Amino acid sequence: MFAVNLHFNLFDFMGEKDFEKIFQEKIDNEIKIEPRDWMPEKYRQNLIRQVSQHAHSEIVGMLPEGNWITRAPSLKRKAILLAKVQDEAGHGLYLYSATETLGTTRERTINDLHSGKAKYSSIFNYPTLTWADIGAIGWLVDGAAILNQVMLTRTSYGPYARAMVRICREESFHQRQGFEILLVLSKGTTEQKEMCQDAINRWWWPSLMMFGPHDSDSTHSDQSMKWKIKRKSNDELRQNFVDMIAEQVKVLGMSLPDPDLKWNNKTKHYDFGEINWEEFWNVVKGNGPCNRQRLDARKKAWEEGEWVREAAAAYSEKRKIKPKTHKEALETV
Ligand code: BYC
Repeated sequence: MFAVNLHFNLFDFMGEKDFEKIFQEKIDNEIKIEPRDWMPEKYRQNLIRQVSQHAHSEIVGMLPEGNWITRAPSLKRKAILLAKVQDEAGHGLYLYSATETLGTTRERTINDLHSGKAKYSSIFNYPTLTWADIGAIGWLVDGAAILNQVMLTRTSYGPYARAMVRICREESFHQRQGFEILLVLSKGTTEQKEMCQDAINRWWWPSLMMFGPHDSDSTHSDQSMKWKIKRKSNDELRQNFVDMIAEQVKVLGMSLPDPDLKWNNKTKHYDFGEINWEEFWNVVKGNGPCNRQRLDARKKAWEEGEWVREAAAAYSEKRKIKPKTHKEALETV
């Protein structure tokens, strides 16, 4: 009698198309894709692009606000700003870790930032000229980021979605602290009121640009929506943002610098003016007011942090070598 080995792996009989079908079914059924799951190479690459650029934005985003830590108007304001900037560092780290689960390395993603290959949010290429800018960043920039990131808590890739849940909790505190800075200024002296309005005027249009190009010019949206990486389009989120801020600005007694901003009773949304897309693409391509300064600061920080990375790697190696005897253990201390 022959013993027939009937053990075989079902996966041996499956082709790319079958894997793709299972993958899309998971997405359609709201099952998260996890790092060890099969995924199309384009899904992986698209996520590496978006999540690493998101991480870079958090880290570069520390610079304009960090600029005001030593000049915050009181100890309380300084402590709050310090905590916020540290939160942004934490967000960057969760997101770099999420990127690494997709099979790339921290060094590669950071190299892409330093070489100019990878983008980061256009908004961080504008200068913070007065204390009111810190309020405007919290209110408008974090406000725009939250709308986008609340959507991303439901993104299809598990590690990215989970990082977003924690980030969103912290961002809502950031937005409130920004609004409160402006609220205090809006009730202050004539000069303070002017400073508040000036910051709103300068940050309004760049905040609208954060959502990316019009849907008709967005290269990744269609595919990202099919894969549920994105669940709302750039224009949809931008409209949500305008509707929210157009109401909140009334509480401040300030105005938004857009003569075309008007409630539309038919659409039940605010109409607003056209964004200067030439300015947007110019900033994205590296020619904004602070692009050079931001990248130089990041490269300098990377070079100066080399000894920290070396020490951490040496410590990690040392922990791998387990001492055999009590005497050896004492010697390694
Ligand atoms: N700036 O096909 P599209 C924060 C690029 S930080 C620069 O629509 P997609 C905070 C886009 O990358 C939070 N580039 O792209 C931190 C693409 O070029 P590539 C930052 C932009 O990906 C500190 C091309 O234009 N949030 O909260 O479908 C202090 C075509 O665009 C921008 C995130 O990063 C831009 N604004 O949609 C305070 C959210 N817009 O990559 C606060 C995560 C577009 O082909 N990212 N481009 O070379 C996203 O949700 C999406 O990537 C975007 C763009 C909505 C931004």
